[in-house]
Amino acid sequence: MRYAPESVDQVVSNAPQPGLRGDYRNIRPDYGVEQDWAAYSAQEHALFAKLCRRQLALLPGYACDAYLRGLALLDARDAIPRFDAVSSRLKAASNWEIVAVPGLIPDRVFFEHLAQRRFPVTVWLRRPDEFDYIVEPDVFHDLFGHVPLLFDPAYADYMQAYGQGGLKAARLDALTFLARLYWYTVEFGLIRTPQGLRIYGAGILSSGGEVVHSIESPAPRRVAFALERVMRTDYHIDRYQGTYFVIDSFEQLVRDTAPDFTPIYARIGALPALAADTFAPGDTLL
Ligand code: HBI
Ligand code: FE
Repeated sequence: MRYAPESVDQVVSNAPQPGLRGDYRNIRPDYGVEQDWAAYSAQEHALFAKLCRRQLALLPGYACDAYLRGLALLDARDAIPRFDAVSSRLKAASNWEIVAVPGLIPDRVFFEHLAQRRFPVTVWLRRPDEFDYIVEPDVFHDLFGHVPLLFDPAYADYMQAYGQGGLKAARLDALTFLARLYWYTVEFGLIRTPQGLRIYGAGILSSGGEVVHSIESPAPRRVAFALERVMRTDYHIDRYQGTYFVIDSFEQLVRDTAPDFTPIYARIGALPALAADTFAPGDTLL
């Protein structure tokens, strides 16, 4: 989702939450809250359904098959679903579940949830005037963008490994590198298929304009995924991406991110960051 993740910590830790929309007053130690499904208005359910309809009209031919299969299992298009109902289906498919949160939570807490196969889903929905663009992740971005792929076992394993890696990165002060990996895979990743390029990144799948742009536009670079290249590359949080990284499979993602990152952090920590919209030596352009 489009926000500066490193800003999450200082904002979330200063109560009350300047700049964050959610209600952090009743959080549990793991930042979990009740979803309070009865509190959603008919207008909110209608807005959620309208957001789903817009994306469902856009995604065929652009979203990867694993996402479309997960979306059918999520079965949430007419109203904001009850998180516990989604969790029971998710648990059966990949042993993941949802934890309701008030919005952005500190990196370490976020990683701890992922490491336990729990995906934090924001409980509030954007306003109608934010139909096309919202800064913080809301329930539509998290549920419609992120949750469907968690029904896919290979991707579900990657997300748990990412959480475990995040806890280690926090200790090694390497969160910037890991945030970039999250950004260019989980949020804005593309995947190569026999039918052509497809989308698996939640930030694209939940966006009205970036779905077609990420696949059709001649403007951005599309570069074959390379772990250190991704970890060195800055990103835009307020416009379409200048570079998309392309994997061949989720198994590749799991394999390429399996090694211990410590020596990688040491190597790239000594190198300058790469701008979001430039080529780099060794890039395989697609
Ligand atoms: N909190 N609720 C929530 N959702 C996120 O996606 C999220 C977060 N906190 C931190 C975070 N993402 C980023 O730092 C990731 O790059 C890890
Ligand atoms: Fe997100």
